[in-house]
Amino acid sequence: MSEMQQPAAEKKQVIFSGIQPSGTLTLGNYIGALRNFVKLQNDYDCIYCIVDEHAITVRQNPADLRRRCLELAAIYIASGLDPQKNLIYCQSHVSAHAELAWILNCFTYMGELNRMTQFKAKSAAHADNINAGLFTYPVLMAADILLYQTNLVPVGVDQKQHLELCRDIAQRFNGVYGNVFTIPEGYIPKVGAKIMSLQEPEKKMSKSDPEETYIALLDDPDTIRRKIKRAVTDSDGEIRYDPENKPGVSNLLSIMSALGAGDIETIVADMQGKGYGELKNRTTECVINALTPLQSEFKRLIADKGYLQSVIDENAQKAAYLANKTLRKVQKKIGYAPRG
Ligand code: ATP
Ligand code: LTN
Repeated sequence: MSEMQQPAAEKKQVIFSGIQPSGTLTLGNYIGALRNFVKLQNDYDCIYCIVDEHAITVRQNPADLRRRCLELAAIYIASGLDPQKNLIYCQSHVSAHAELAWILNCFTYMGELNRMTQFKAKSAAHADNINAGLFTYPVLMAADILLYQTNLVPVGVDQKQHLELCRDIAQRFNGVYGNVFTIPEGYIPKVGAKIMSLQEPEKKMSKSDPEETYIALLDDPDTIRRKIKRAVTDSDGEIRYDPENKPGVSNLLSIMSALGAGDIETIVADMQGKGYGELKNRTTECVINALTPLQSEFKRLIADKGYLQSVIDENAQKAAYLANKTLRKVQKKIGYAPRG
């Protein structure tokens, strides 16, 4: 066949998502985000960013931040992401993110940002440091996504509002300048989009909360066992999925189901007549089985910092090439003077 006759390689749709190197990754991050990144990697062109620029909206210790960025690269790879197929890199290494964010700031209204529930929650939690970055954080997130002409964004349900804002900004910009940005869709898992805190199961499990409220991806089996044993349930003793009235028990059921123990109804049917002790034992088993392979792979990878550095360096170059294509187009459309 001549070159002309060959079918053009079908262009895959683009996925973009990011996780902040702001603390130890939790089981919530794994179930709500990371695990889905791995599932999607063969069917899409995937870009998985270590969003360090987002992390500095809250004060970070420089040495910790530096260490956590490489650790997050290791976690991405250890959870099954192939660094040859997916772009894994640090946001701060691709300057187009910050440059596009500035432009999009000028297409975002104060009123829109004022409505963001994460801003309200984080400004309450960090009352001594309500900085402008915390306020405009969703604009940077929109820039991340729009730079790559992203079709799909896998995230937990807490990011839905930010994603909707991103779509609004993109539509507003396209309305003025033509079809510059692809309008992205969210990919939010059916089970596990919001894993709850083990101690306050009405609240999202979060890596910025105290230790005993979350399971860290790198917790050893004894720690996992202890934390789940102490997880808050309720006093009626019945195993039933009812997030409103039985948030603790429902959370354990969601964790099991998300980690492959079957759908929630089947697990509930299977557990009839059993107590919370047994529910906790089975949840513990599921979590340990899911995390053990990831942890041993992580240990191997983190010992080879040179390799991790080479992955993020090479991938940042590839990401920058793609991002700059969109950035140049945007700059031209808005009327920045041409470069000589
Ligand atoms: P922080 O507490 O520092 O704000 P976080 O734990 O919410 O951090 P992020 O880095 O902001 O973590 O989120 C990374 C991804 O994990 C996002 O897609 C987010 O929706 C998802 N995620 C975070 N927490 C949970 C959770 N409890 N359940 C399901 N998904 C979650
Ligand atoms: N805001 C997200 C992290 C994040 C992100 C992104 C997710 C930053 N940029 C782009 C998806 C796409 C968070 O706090 N979880």
